[in-house]
Amino acid sequence: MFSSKNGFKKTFLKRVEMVCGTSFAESTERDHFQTLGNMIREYVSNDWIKTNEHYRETKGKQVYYLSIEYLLGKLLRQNLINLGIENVVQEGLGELGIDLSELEEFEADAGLGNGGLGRLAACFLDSLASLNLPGHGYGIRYKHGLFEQKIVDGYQVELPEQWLRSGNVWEIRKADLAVKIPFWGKVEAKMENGRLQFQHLNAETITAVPHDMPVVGYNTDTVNTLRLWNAEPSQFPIHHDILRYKRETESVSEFLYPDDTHDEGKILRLKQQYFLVSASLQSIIKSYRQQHGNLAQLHEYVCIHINDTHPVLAIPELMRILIDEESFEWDEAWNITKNTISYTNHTTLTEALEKWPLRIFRPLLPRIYMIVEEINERFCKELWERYPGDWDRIAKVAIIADDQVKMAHLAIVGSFSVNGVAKLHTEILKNREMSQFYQLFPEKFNNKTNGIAHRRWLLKANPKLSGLISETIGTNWTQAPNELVRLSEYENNTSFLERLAKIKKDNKERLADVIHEKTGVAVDTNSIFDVQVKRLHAYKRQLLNVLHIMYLYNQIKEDSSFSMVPRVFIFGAKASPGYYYAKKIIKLINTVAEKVNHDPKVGDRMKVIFMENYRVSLAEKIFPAADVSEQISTASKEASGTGNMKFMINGALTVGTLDGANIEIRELVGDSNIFTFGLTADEVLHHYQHGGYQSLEYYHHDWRIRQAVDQLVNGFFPGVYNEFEPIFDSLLEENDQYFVLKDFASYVDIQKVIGNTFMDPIKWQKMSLANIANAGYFSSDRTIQEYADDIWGIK
Ligand code: 26Q
Repeated sequence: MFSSKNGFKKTFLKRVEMVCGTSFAESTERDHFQTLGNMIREYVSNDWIKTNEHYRETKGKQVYYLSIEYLLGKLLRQNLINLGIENVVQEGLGELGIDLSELEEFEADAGLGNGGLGRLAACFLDSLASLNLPGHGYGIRYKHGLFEQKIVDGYQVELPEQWLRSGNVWEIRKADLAVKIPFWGKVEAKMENGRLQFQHLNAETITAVPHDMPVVGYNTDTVNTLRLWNAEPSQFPIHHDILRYKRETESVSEFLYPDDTHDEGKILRLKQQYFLVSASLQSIIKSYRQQHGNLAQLHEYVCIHINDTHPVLAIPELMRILIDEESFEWDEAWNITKNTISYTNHTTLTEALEKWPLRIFRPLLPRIYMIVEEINERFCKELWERYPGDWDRIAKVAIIADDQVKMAHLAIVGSFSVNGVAKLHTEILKNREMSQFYQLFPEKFNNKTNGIAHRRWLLKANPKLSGLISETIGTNWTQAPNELVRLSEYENNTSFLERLAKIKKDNKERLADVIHEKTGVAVDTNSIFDVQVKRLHAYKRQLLNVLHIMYLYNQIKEDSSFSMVPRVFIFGAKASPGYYYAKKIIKLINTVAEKVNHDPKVGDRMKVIFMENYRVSLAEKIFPAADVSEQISTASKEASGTGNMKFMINGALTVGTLDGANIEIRELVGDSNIFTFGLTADEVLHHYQHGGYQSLEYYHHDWRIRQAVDQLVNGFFPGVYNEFEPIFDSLLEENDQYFVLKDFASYVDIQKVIGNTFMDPIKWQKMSLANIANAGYFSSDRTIQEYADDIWGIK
């Protein structure tokens, strides 16, 4: 159906009529999208079935990646590329007068994630399939993904996202594979054949219905599965309040929880976590049993990877299955469980570590709670034997303490592997945040530096650059990303560098059009496109960027001899709906933008753009057009970052702190091809421990800081009285916990260097090339191969 253009056209025309019930002449673009999607899914289904048969027959070890988030974005073009049929389809449609890129607009972004962690899961799925590895995703089929962001009068407004409004062409509902998940009720123990048996009585059950999506590998026959669970009412003969029950049931897969470190006590979130875990384990164990029978060897054939602690209930749930349903003794069950589960940590921010109050946990999951309690007691007893009398140590690592279940502690104790996501992050875990656990289990800790699906973020997102690369070094880089280093040979080839520059310019034009269409602001593509796109968080320090912009603006206004290289500052960021401070920063960015963009004295020297509703599909237009990549988190706070890698592979130069994977970027490109500034992680952590930083001193001694900070509250922004007082207070009253003012001077200095460097286009393009050429390391193919070899043991 896709082997020739004419064959494709013929089938497509026939299908439009069959699928949509209209003649081709009367059919709409949506009909065309729907038809094409169906055709692709059908085309894939053959390999999908074969892949599953292959896994069943060879009985090799399987990995199941459990994640509460998957930020997939759109799948149409990626699937076409991976199947090697992009050209046939694009040209065939073209001859029918249909523009493929217009059809893409009819696919909604699958935005089932907040940010880095969710996008990482999506990149991993691509690499697993592309490397022919037996790895599958399990998640929740949220009816509403991450909220849609509107900016109204400079403020963020959240609307429910509706990606399923016109259905999801990629999914297949598997109603016959539905499973039931029990909540609430009580547990009774009774003796049976000399053994205590536990029964969960009066539970309210929810049905989990799988919706499978094919994960198509690049240039391979492998099609893995992403299984998303939908929550539906179980068939109850009589229920006292059927409507309430239906509503409460469906609410479990209704919304993705925003990354809300400041919002507490969500029963529904814990329900979601158990829902995902219990449904997935039932499915995993069913298919294991069909192939291998007895669960005693589970860990030899199955690895269950938990993406952060959100699915950590996999540990007690597996224990429950082994003990209650399979009659294993505790010790053997514990051995199997520990050797089956592996865990990735994505944050050291203490606010973001999950802790569940017992008053919520115990009634909702009574049997699971008993098991967690038993795990905790046995763990504490071991500690007591190893460190007699050391209460302090035990209190620090206990799984249950202060009437809370500490999910990260459970994850470390109940798994065989704990990994961080960049070198520095893993060192901080080992030597600081989790040092007590590192002393107990040094063999569990390891690093797996994050990566990105380079086929989405370069091959798909930047066709012009990809074309130049393939023309220059051939196409092997699409499957062997390290081949990109061969581009280094061209660092002194002026005509090559000029072609790079031209491509960047074209991509900037394309983005400028989008900016104009969305914001009405015309930007000059000769300016530096300086971009900060990521979730809005205090530690990511969008505020540092804004204060620098305010400083530049003040200079333009007051110093007639001031000169600067023209810049367009581009922001994209969603703030968690309950994160008051983050929303203030969004309002500040928009307020500054309003002032700067309408000031005739500024002209084209500077523009500030806030792009509404930042998401995967918008990101794909932004990265290829960036000159400067802002990675300016307070050192030690950003576990890795992955946006930094997406910019790098598209030839943007990083301005960054020595944080997360920025450090590895610097190691790869060399100090002269990156702009670093600011405190180191050691310095930051030293200040947290020993004090010694007074933000007021910086305010008093640096007039640039004083002027900009005062402008937050002195009426400089007309009509927004008191609006930015909380920001002012965070900097001065609360002593600037993220060292914004401390790093300000060195940030201003490095930005000046960036401007000067940009004035030397050949030098700039050389640096840009060094970044592209060394970005192969950050392909998630490399990351996934490391997981496969060192943690999962799969081939
Ligand atoms: C926790 C408790 C209660 C409610 C929500 C949460 C919650 C939800 C999502 C906590 C954290 C997240 C997401 C974290 C995340 O995206 N972390 C990022 O992971 C990336 C991939 O490893 C890293 O590159 C980033 O540095 C890290 O911030």
